Amino acid sequence: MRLSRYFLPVLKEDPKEAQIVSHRLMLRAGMIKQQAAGIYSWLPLGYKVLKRIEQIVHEEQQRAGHVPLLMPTLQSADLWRESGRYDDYGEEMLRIKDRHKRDLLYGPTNEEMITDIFRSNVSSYKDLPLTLYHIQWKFRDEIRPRFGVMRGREFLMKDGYNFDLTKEDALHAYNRHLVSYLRTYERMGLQAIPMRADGGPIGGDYTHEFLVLAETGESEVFYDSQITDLTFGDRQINYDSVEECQAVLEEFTSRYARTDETHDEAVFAQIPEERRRTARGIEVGQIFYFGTKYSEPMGATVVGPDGNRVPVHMGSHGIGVSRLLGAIIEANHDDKGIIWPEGVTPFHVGIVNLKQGDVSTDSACEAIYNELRTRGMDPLYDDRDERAGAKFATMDLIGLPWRITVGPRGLANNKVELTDRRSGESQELSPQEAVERLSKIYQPIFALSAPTA
Ligand code: 5CA
Repeated sequence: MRLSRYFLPVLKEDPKEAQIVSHRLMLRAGMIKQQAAGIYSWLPLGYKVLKRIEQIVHEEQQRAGHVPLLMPTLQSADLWRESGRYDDYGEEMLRIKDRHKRDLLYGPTNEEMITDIFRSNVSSYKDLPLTLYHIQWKFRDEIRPRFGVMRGREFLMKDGYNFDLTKEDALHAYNRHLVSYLRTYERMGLQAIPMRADGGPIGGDYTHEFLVLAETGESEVFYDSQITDLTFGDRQINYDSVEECQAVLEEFTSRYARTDETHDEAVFAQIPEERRRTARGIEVGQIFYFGTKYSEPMGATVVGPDGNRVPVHMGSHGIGVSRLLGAIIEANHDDKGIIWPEGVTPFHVGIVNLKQGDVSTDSACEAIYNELRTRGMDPLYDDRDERAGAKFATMDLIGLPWRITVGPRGLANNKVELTDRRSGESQELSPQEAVERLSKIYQPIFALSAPTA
């Protein structure tokens, strides 16, 4: 993309309404625009990151064997009357009447609808196990929408639902989700720690929240510091293997890590004092096993091996896709702006032309731009007629992990500058070497992508 043709409305001043750094930087970098409390337009740069995050979520869901579909945002109230949640959900649910005075609602989650799809189409245990998921907008009329996309009213969520014959099978689905979530967040450059949590309005006895540690997080968390040493890395997991998934769950949940809802001071006190941590965290996902809570009242049953009909065991599993942008920025920024992890960056590298209009500088930039694209990279070329300082400030603000600076003085010696946004370190390289270097950095990241449906 050429910046002269892009739409990047960056702000020079700090917006007054933003209380936390991610909200401030998203507004300043021209990523979002508020349209009403907790409701945002996604401007091109924000939209691009949102799509990158969605893509990683899709790839990791499908790697784990989960099947994508798409359900609508509006739902019939009648479905929610069947589960009893129409009355239970309270004021967070946005209730709507259509022209025929029928009750609709803007979905805050989809347990009822997916159960309805299941009961209409599946009747034998032979079709199990099954996990369906979608990435769709949700609406929750939060009392205090705040911190930008972090606590929105309209927000994008990946929600997945497993259907299994037995509790054991459903617990394997639970473990499988935990494993795939660890891999998903790591690909985004995040450490998200699974912590014992509370079921809330979704219900269920088994539930873990995934938390990214950050001072601005809304949840209070308590953990054994040893848990932060764990990384998922590039292990190859067979998602069908009960033992392998169980082993990962045990590894990542055996140390104390709980949100304030389930915190137990007596158990916490048994951890050696130097390892006890109290901190704040951003909840970027939650997994639940709730058995037959929805399948029983809604009649989602299958004929089992013995010929009898039994309600299926279910769980649901959510990732806060739009919230993740805020969480990633909270964990990756400095006083100049955002620092995107390479896995989610909107553009892989920025090209800064120091002398726009100079024939040899322009053509060197064009050649680098084209070569990067040929190698599968997505560069942002700042081809505007602006001062170098302004171009650098924009690149630093929007946080591309790499920058190639091209000017006549360097080109006289066949050199450009390759700068690492995180460390600030620069190297003089030939244009060809700079492209090679970037190619080496991004190839392993591209290799993590799996084919998706
Ligand atoms: N049905 C289940 C799982 S599919 C569910 O709704 N779970 S949830 O309530 O925990 O939401 C899943 C994730 O959505 C949360 O972990 C959080 O990351 C995100 N989320 C929830 N509320 C908001 C909100 N108001 N703004 C942005 N993200 C949110």
